[in-house]
Amino acid sequence: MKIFYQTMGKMKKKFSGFVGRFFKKKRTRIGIYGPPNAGKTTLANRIARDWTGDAVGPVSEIPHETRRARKKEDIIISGANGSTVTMDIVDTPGVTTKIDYHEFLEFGMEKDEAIIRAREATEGVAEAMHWLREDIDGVIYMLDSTLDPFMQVNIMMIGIIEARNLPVIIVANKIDLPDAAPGRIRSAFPQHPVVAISGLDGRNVEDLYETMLEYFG
Ligand SMILES: Nc1nc2c(ncn2[C@@H]2O[C@H](COP(=O)(O)OP(=O)(O)OP(=O)(O)O)[C@@H](O)[C@H]2O)c(=O)[nH]1
Ligand SMILES: [Mg+2]
Repeated sequence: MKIFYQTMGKMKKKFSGFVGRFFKKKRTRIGIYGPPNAGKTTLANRIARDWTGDAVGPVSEIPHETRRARKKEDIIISGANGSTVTMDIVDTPGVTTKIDYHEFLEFGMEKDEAIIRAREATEGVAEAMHWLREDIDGVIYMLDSTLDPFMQVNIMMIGIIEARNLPVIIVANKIDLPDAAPGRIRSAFPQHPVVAISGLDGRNVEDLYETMLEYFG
């Protein structure tokens, strides 16, 4: 009986290898989510530059810089032990519960331009939520570690991601800043892996790549 199972096991392995050659494995689509200004585009650009040589999109200190989801396809990340994973990275617009054009006036924007930006940002949030429902296989949830992680939007988003059973890595970003407190993020979300990085100076991103291989591979 044991021999029968061993033989079956071997046959199954051979068969899946054979089938695998005909049906290429679907790429893993990873969405970078989080509130505005957390550093999502900065990280997406770094991942794309580190593994493909080009960037994804513009970065700015004004919130809601990214207002359409942007995708970079076929990024192959490889780890220290030689394992690799092929993924599409989707940089999404920052998700907030409230978008008010007055916020942009403080950055010296004209009223007309601010109203357009607020409208585009609202549409961008709807689009990001649509992608999360339909087309995302794993999430990097980005937080600015100088800010309070218990914002309502974070609790809501993590809840949605958990309800969808998606693997999630929480990134505590901006650890180059003196006020950074990644420990606060670790205690806020003890059920998920948290990696503390600086997307700006690249500190600890190698750790993030290893964690991505582990959770998204
Ligand atoms: N100090 C520091 N600043 C960072 C870091 N990552 C991003 N920033 C800055 O934070 C600001 C926002 O960065 P973005 O990458 O545009 O943030 P985002 O999450 O894509 O923002 P939206 O597209 O508006 O949602 C910019 O001024 C970045 O230079 C970091 O690790 N450290
Ligand atoms: Mg952005």
